[in-house]
Amino acid sequence: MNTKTALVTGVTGQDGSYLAELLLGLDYKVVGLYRRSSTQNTHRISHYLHHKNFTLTELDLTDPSGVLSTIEHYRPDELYNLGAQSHVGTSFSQPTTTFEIDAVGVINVLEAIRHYSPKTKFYQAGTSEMFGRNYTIKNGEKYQDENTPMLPQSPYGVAKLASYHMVQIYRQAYGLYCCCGILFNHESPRRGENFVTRKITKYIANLLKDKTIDKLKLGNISSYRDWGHAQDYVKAMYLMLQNDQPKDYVIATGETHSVQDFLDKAFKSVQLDYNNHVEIDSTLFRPAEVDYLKGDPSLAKLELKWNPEYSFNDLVKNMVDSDCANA
Ligand code: NAP
Ligand code: F7E
Repeated sequence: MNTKTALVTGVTGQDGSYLAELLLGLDYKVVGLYRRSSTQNTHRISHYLHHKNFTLTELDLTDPSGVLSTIEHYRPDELYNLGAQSHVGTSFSQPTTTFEIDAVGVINVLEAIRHYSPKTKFYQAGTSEMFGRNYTIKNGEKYQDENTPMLPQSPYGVAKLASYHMVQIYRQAYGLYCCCGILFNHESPRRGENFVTRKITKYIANLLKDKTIDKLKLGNISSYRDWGHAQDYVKAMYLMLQNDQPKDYVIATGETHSVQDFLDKAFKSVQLDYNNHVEIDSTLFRPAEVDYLKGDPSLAKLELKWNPEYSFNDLVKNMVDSDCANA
C-alpha cells in the first residue's frame, strides 16, 4: 500500500487532471488544488472527484499566506506545480498577471517548502517556450535540449524562465529536491479549446454537425511544434520525482510538425480539405513568435526510462475522434 501524499496545483487543467488520475492509480493520497471560479470548472476531474483518496482544496498561487498554510498543513511527499496562466498569446495582453502566477507564484511555493516542508519533492512545470527562437545544431538538424541557451519570446516564456532559475537556486542554495521539466507542447482531448490543436479538432466536429458554420479563423500556421500526448507527459513528471537526484529534463517526442501539417492531417482524417474551411486572420498573429520547436528527449529516455506511447498520428486521431464523438 502506498502511503504517499501528493499535492497537485492546477488540478482542473489538462495536465493536472491526468496527473492526479495517474497518482490515484498508484494509490497516492492526492490533494488537488484549484483556483476558485464563479462557475463550476471541474469537468476534467468529475470522474474521480469522489474517490476516497482524492481531496479538492481551494488555493490561488498568488496568495502567499494560502500557499504557506496549505503546505504547512499537508507537508506532502511530492508537490507538482502545474497551475499557471498557460496561454502564450494571453501573456502578451496580461503580462503582469502572467508573471504574478507563473513566476511569483512559484517563489511562494518554494518558500513555503523551504520553511515548512523541506523534505517535499517539488516538480515545476517548465516549458519549451523558455528557448524562444534558440536552437542547437547536431548532425545538421535543429533541435533544443537541456544545454540549449534559453531566450524567451513571450511574457509567458520570461515568467517560466524566472521560475526555472528559482528552482535551480533553491536546489543549490538550500539542498531542496526540486526540479523543472522542460516540456514541449502536449495535447489531448482535454486540451483547452483556445490552443491551436483543440481549436482545430473542435471545429472539425462542429463542421461535421453543421456544414453552414463560418470558416475557422487561425493566425500563423507556419510555425513548427513538437507535439506529444499529455498522458505520456504526466508520466515523465512522476518519474522526475522518483529519480535518485533532482535534475531538469527535456520532455519531447523528437519530431516537429507545422500547424499546417496538423490542420491537413486532422481535416484529411474526416475526408475534408482544410483549404476550403480555414481563413487566416492577421489579428490572431502574436507580437513575437516562436517559429521552430523540436526537442531532444534522449536524456529522459536514458536516465528516466521515459518513452512516449502516442505518435503524432495517434494524437491527431485521438483528438478528432473524441471531439466528434462528443459533438
Ligand atoms: P492548463 O490546462 O491551462 O491548466 C492550468 C491550470 O492552472 C488550470 O487549472 C488553472 O485554473 C490553474 N491556474 C491558473 N491560475 C492559477 C492561480 N493563480 N492559482 C492556482 N491555479 C491557477 O495548462 P496545462 O496544459 O495543463 O499545463 C500545465 C502546466 O504545464 C502549466 O504550468 C503550463 O504552463 C505548463 N506547460 C504546458 C505545456 C502544454 O503543452 N500543455 C507545455 C509546457 C508547459 P483555471 O481553470 O481557474 O484557469
Ligand atoms: O500555439 C499558432 C500560434 O497556443 C501553437 C502552451 O501549452 O505550448 C503551448 O504554447 C502555434 C503558435 O501553443 C492560432 O501562433 C495559429 O505558433 O497552441 P498554441 P503554444 O503557443 O506553442 C507551450 C510549450 C506552453 O508551455 C504553453 O503553455 O499555433 N496559432 N493560429 C494559433 N494558436 C492559437 N492558440 N490560436 C490560434 O488561432
